[in-house]
Amino acid sequence: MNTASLHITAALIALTALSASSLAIPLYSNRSADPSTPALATGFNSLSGIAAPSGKIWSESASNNTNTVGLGLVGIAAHHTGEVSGSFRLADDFTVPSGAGWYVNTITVYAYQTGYIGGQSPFSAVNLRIWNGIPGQVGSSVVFGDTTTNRLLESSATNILRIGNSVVAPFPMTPDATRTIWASKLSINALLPAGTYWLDWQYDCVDPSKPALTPPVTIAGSVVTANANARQFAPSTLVATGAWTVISDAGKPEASADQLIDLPFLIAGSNGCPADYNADTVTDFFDYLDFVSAFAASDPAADFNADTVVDFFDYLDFVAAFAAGC
Ligand SMILES: [Ca+2]
Ligand SMILES: [Ca+2]
Ligand SMILES: [Ca+2]
Ligand SMILES: [Ca+2]
Repeated sequence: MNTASLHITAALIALTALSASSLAIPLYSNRSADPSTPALATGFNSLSGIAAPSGKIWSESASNNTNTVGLGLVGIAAHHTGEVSGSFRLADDFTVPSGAGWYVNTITVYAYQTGYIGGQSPFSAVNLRIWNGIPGQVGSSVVFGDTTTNRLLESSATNILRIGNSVVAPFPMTPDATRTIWASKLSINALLPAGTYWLDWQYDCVDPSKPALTPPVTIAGSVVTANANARQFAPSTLVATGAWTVISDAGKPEASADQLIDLPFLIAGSNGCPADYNADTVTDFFDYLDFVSAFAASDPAADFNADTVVDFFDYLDFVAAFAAGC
């Protein structure tokens, strides 16, 4: 091999390292302790004692422990309406912790369409933006995405059925299986440095005359979600200004306190610094030791270039990333 081809080989390895990404792992689930599970499911039995169909679990609008106060919102409009006055969008916030940031591979959002029973998703597209502040406010700007690109990778039925609160007056809702919640996974592939962000998103429905309705974050036994702040953009035919407003649940009974809500979403990706193999925010020799020991054990976690095979290319890519630092 002559000097020129050696240089080319080195350049190819460097290019491979640049495109390498660690396996996407669950990074965050809004208001859920488990980053791979949305804050939606409440139990196999409704508060009124009705069992969910086999293999399903309810997501029931919560009430307090004595079932004297409940939440009233079942779902919030999140769809493109085709109206010239605007369309619905939803927004909520999340924080990337200090360190190398997150390389976000996917974000998963949730919605149902009442009465829909098909095997294919009722949703055909989802667009999404990420902001560095509250959407639409002075000083906030979009750091990723737009309102037109369809980022939908897959939309699949969960085993979660949305229902209204089944016990609190007025009008407790009889549980039924008409609101299958669909998980829609969106392609992002962007590096987000540490900081607080807002995402806002919108569905297109296969049947454009039907809605996409997103259930709020639901925590059994609690009508209060601390510091909740989710927002909705509504067409100007529905709100005076056609603008973003904080979403508020009027509560049941309506005389009970109004409650702000959050919205369920998942973020998956990797630590923003792939060479920080043990994800402790410092890139040092312990990362090298940890990678080498995983590599020696053919641990799937050593599949550094995420091609499902642990081989010498993973070693080369890791060493190159480690040498490049962050
Ligand atoms: Ca929030
Ligand atoms: Ca109220
Ligand atoms: Ca480290
Ligand atoms: Ca590999």
